[in-house]
Amino acid sequence: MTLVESVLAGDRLALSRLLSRIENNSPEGRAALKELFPHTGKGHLIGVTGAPGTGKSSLVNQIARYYRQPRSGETPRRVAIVAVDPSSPFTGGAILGDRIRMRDLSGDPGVFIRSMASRGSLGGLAAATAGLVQAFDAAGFEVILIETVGAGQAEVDIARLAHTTLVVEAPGMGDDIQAIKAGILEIADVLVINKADRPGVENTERALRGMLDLAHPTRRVFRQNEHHLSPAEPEMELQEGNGFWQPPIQRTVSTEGTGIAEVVGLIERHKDHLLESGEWQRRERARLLSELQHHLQLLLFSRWRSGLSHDNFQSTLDAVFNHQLAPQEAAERLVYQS
Ligand SMILES: Nc1nc2c(ncn2[C@@H]2O[C@H](COP(=O)(O)OP(=O)(O)O)[C@@H](O)[C@H]2O)c(=O)[nH]1
Ligand SMILES: [Mg+2]
Repeated sequence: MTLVESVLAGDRLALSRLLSRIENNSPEGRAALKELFPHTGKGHLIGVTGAPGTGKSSLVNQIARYYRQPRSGETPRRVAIVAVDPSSPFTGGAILGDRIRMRDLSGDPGVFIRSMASRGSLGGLAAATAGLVQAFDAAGFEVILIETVGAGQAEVDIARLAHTTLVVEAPGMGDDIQAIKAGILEIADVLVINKADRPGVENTERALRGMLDLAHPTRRVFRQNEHHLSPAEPEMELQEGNGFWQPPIQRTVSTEGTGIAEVVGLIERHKDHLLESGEWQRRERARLLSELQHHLQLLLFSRWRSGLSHDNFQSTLDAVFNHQLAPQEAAERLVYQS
């Protein structure tokens, strides 16, 4: 059996080996991804993002456990966790901490946890994460949780991989809402206020509601009119049917498991909403388009670069350096005249 065949047959060791090859962007890893691709497109990709220390790993651990609990008439779904941490040298301890906190899931064959340290550029990180997620999807994991530190553009790019994005806040992390600074609030499908056992939770919730109203003014209109609208008001139903999703806010205490059933309920409701509104297909298409664009850029650049003489490039760079040639003009010459 080839490595890919073993992965498709459910071999964990083979999967682990394949994930390393993908993470290292090795030729075998790239070849395997091509073979696996027709088997992807089934998993529910759930991004969990937020500032360090808000309790993302604890929350992810609880969500995975919840999905794994046997429920009447249902086979528990298989869960994969990808923990992305692009700041490796300083957070080696935190990664170790994650491993310890996620310990209670190990030994369950329906769960696979992968911590990824930073390798190479941040753009490479997003691509490697996409590769790992595809491998899990092809291997039959129905729920794929992707934990990222909500810190910047690369993080937002990784979060965009997901069908459903949870943004995690915690009270008492300063007066600001961390997600606003990082620009990740706008991609939130579900807002989680974790550490709801801590003081200041009301302030955090009030601040989040204020931000949501600013981001989605239509919602404010609905709230102002809410005394006149019953929940079954046709106008509201029309909005829901047209793909209107109001990001709900849910409090949790991940160390105790409080609010976890509700979070999973909201994740499932969001998935139903995506499927019913056609938004699932739209997000899939947007995600695959951005992946295609990423590969096009890489390929076109390297093909162009390999056909360019070193001397030509250096003399053009010199001309830019001497202010004889504007950078944009130089680029046009290099691309169209070489
Ligand atoms: N009081 C309280 N502590 C929590 C809660 N959730 C997580 N923690 C603690 O917060 C710290 C950071 O949690 P972690 O899950 O590693 O956060 P991450 O950096 O966002 O992944 C750990 O010491 C957790 O035990 C919670 O709901 N309440
Ligand atoms: Mg963590």
